[in-house]
Amino acid sequence: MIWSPAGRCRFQDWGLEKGWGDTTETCRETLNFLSEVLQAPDPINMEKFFSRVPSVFNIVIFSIHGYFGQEKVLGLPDTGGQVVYILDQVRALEEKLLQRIRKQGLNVTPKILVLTRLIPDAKGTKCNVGLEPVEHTKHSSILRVPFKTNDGKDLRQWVSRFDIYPYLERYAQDSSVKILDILEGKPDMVIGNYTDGNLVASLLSSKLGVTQGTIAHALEKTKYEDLDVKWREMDHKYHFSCQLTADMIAMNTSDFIIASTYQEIARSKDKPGQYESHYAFTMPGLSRYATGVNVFDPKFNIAAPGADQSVYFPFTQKQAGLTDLHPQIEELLYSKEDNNEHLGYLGDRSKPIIFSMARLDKVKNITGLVEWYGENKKLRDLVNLVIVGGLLEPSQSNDREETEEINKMDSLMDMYQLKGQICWIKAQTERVCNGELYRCIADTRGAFVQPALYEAFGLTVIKAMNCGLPTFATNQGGPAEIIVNEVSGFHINPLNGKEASDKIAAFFQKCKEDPTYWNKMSTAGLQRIYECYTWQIYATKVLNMGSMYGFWRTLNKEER
Ligand code: UDP
Ligand code: LCN
Repeated sequence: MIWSPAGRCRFQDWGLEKGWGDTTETCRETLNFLSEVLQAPDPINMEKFFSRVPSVFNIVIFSIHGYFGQEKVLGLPDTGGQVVYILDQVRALEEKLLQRIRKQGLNVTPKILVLTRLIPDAKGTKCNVGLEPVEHTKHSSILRVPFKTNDGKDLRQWVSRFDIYPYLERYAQDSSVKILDILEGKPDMVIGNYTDGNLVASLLSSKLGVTQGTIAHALEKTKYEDLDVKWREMDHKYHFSCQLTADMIAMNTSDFIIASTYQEIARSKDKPGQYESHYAFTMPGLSRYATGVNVFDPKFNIAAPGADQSVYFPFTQKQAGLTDLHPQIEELLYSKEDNNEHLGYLGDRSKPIIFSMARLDKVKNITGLVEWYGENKKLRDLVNLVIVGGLLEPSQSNDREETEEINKMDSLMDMYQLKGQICWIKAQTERVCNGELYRCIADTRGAFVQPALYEAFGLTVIKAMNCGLPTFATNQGGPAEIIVNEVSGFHINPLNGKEASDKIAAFFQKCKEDPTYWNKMSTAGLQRIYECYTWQIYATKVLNMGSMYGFWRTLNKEER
């Protein structure tokens, strides 16, 4: 009997607040977990107990730069996987929070706010809308707060992620007022994303005294060689002095850090991990870090993202309704007329398709893949190539790197006479249609190829594998860990195009001789996803981190 005659919970008489469970069985289990922790506080018992403790209800997530929206934004400058990651993350966290609250026997409504920038000149997106509910959630919203100019006016236009540092302190103040108002109090946890979001999360966490989590995505230090030593020559364009300083502040103030893969924390003997490279470095004339970030600190955790499995599901599951998209997809791939949606076409419909999708940034190396394909006769005989990415017309782009890549694509298509074998489709923003496109490629018994020179994580790799598409991905960065080479897919070396394209050709040759090989790789890719890369696994881990590190924060208050 856990209720006293006065209707008061007996637990409260014993000094235990509500939240031990929704049934006597759950309450007993939670109390047992507590008793185990008191006897032996090892990580497993701690995790079991803290996964039950009701301590996180309201979460604030900062993702400031780029165009943060739910439609028509992917592919715009500075706007890629981070947006996809956060929207999927919010849905997963809300679902898990609701499950937990139910199991705790509580009647509390959780709230998640994604804080981003309000951009008045929104380029046809909803980035000028202040508050917008997150689709497919009940209690989560995007809250947009404008940057202010020196004279107190709203900054109207998008600014590059490299140029936003002057606005962030004021942004932190303005957003904290709005957050406290909407949540009617402090959040239980703030999570930052990338340098700008993490810096603002640090300011807010220190002002309000709340638990802080840090997510890096793709810090610049890994992308530009020697940017610390050469900071002065690059500062006018990139402001790496601000960026690296902000990263150091955020990583050190943060209670916990969420990495997507292990290689992000520390890597092999020839190349340091993203965080490891922040341990000791010098920006001459500015600062010198001797023990900047200690990757042995237990604050480092791995929680890998997944893909939305209601959109990215295996090609074997045919869903009525989605087949309506097939004529549109067929038109994109096979119609001979170039138009403003695609250039090139696939002449031989009987061949499997190799497919790649990315922003047309240099680092994504899409033009590298086109060149490998152009050079490799065997591969051209065996398969067609489909690319989705960027704009098709250089004059339409205001991004320097994208313009260069568009021009390069054009000249490669001419140089290797690729029309009839390659179809280049402009950036696609419809998630549902993208999911079906991956499955249509799988129907041709094709493959996904991710040829990036460096990829921090690689959401497209996860999506392809979720759809059952055998995947070849760069060995530089996250994909090297997502895929177990020759077991759940293949690693390719983006710096050796001949070797990479021969490897892809060998796969298709083998599939020709033994069609079961394709099925084997497709199934093994899916199995790897279900074991390691789902949003359910992610949400459980991150909420446990919130409870556990929140507890440590309370204990170690003075130290922090
Ligand atoms: N994407 C898209 N349309 C495009 C290109 C990319 O919807 O034309 C999506 C893609 O499905 C993925 C994200 O943008 O979800 C890119 O994330 P990824 O991690 O691969 O790279 P990022 O752009 O973050 O560097
Ligand atoms: C940024 C990137 O460049 C990608 O590698 C990641 O997959 C994405 O963010 C989400 O974390």
